[in-house]
Amino acid sequence: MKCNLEAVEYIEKLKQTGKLTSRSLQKLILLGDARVNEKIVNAISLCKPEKVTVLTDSPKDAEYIRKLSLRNKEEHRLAISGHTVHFDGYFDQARDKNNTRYLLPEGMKRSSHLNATDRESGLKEIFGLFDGSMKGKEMLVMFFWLGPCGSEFSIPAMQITDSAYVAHSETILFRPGYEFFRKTRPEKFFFFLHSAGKLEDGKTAEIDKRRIYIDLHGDSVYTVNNQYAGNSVGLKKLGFRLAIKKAVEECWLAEHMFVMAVHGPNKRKTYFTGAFPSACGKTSTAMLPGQTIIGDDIAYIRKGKDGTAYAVNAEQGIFGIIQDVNKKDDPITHMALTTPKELIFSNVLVKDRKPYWIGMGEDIPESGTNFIGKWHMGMKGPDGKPVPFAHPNARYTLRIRELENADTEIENPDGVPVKGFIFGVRDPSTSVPVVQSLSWNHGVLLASSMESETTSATIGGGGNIDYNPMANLDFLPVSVGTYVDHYIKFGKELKNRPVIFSVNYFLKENGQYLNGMLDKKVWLLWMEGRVNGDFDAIETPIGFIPKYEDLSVLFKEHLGKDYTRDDYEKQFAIRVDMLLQKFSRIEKIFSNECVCPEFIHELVSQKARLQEAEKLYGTVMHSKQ
Ligand code: SPV
Ligand code: MN
Repeated sequence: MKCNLEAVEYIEKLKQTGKLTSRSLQKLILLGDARVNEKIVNAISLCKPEKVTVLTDSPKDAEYIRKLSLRNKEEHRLAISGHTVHFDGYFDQARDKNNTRYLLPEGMKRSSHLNATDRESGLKEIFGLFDGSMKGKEMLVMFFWLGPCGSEFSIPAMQITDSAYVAHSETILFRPGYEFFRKTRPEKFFFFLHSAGKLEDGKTAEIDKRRIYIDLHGDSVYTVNNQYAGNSVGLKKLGFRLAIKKAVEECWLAEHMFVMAVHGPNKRKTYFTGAFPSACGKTSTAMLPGQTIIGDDIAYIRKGKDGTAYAVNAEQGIFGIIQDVNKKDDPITHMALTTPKELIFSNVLVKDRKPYWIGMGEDIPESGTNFIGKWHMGMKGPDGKPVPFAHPNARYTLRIRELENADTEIENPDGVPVKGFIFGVRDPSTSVPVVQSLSWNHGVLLASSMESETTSATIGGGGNIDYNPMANLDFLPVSVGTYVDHYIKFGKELKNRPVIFSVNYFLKENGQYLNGMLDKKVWLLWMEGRVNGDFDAIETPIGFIPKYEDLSVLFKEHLGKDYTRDDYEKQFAIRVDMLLQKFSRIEKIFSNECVCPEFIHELVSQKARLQEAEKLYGTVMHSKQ
């Protein structure tokens, strides 16, 4: 930490800029952190804002941000109290994978999946884009904490942005950190600098100059010319990448996972974490009726003193996909979206101050306002494509503690003990709805072999089957091989390893889904029973699958459904030929990676078991066999 004397010198420099009110200066004097002040001085000289406002954790400052979002017209009020709507630009509706790059020092090895650029020239380029980017605008300086306050899991973070919407989203999504900075002057913290860039009608004008650069070396992220939260909200997926690097170095897990309690018989509560690629059922699983939620997107998992894995949510809110949230399929979220609370909708359709989204189960107006501006049915966008009334990646932002299904342990600084890891894919053809791995290492193999249909959560995404290990490929700052080794090592250190499951809600036959949206509740309850020793299972070459009799009872009891043997046979057939093809693809990927012998052993054994099954049963194996 730089000494207080230096902090004072920077305060003098800040005073000289004439951009800070005495209240903002006072807040920085109280912090007394030279590095914080230095970052602000540098950001001012680079971005040249009109005004700089420093925010604390106070309700008054939270109110300031809410009002500023409305005053700047970055958000608009809706009919229900506390609800607002924000629109991102037409070409700024999802994560921009192409322009999200790691800045790597010269000579550092680059993994093939890493979109990376040379650090020095990358910084030069992005600082060039930041130059004057806040002219005429207000720069907001904020402090947060990734993880529960006062927890050993947690990471302090500082955000500078010129977007009141980004600032507002972060006050909902992350725990406040000013007081923490003031009391502890943390040795290290993550730093995020964002500018929406030049605006036209409130939207980023130079979208072709959108850049999102992650400086692993400096624990910093620079993101410019964008507004969509996946690109702009530094603490979310951008900070997540920095957290993964830290986790790999310190032997804990930073995961693209929900954290939830599954409520079993006799009031038994069992904690699970679950990783799913974006828009593949992660949030809707965590929001299932009868269960309680801790987090829906980013989990930090560490070994506790008793050798058990403990998890916390890095966030305190949800930035969830709104498509298909309706009373029938997602009743808890639907209730949350239709009752008063602080809530930001993004990229939905608005008519008469009411939001509309795809799959909401209501009649949609013929016109209104959406992410193109004034919208009417049948209209085409600047790219000549029909403009949907709402974007498939339209979202909502809210605080978990305001939900009726919030778990009691959300703020527990020690985290919750995790008994199961769930890995989910959007796979129409190959994977069974639920399977338990044969061991931790086999579970790591299943998780690192995930293949899933891409979705609108990324620009240009939708419909291709992509390799996505641990649902985390987009966010990995290290090679897949390094990540797999890290998992194996983490498991070795645990005394009580979570049981690893794989799920697939999207299996199809003749183009039709084989399962209903709420069937996932049965898979979840089966996994809960399994980790607690309630159910037997059938061993297959890819792991343990449920017995028909157990599922049939669970379907009846929890969904009031008659689950037939025919349903079961179709869903739980082991597609040996498809699996063999899949593991050949996986083998190819790992032939280019440096991985530990334990993992190679799992891969070789997996293939051998499938080859054996093919000899005995042919292309498809049924449970009766
Ligand atoms: C995801 O796409 O996985 C999200 C939203 O959770 S974003 O912030 O865009 O990453
Ligand atoms: Mn996510």
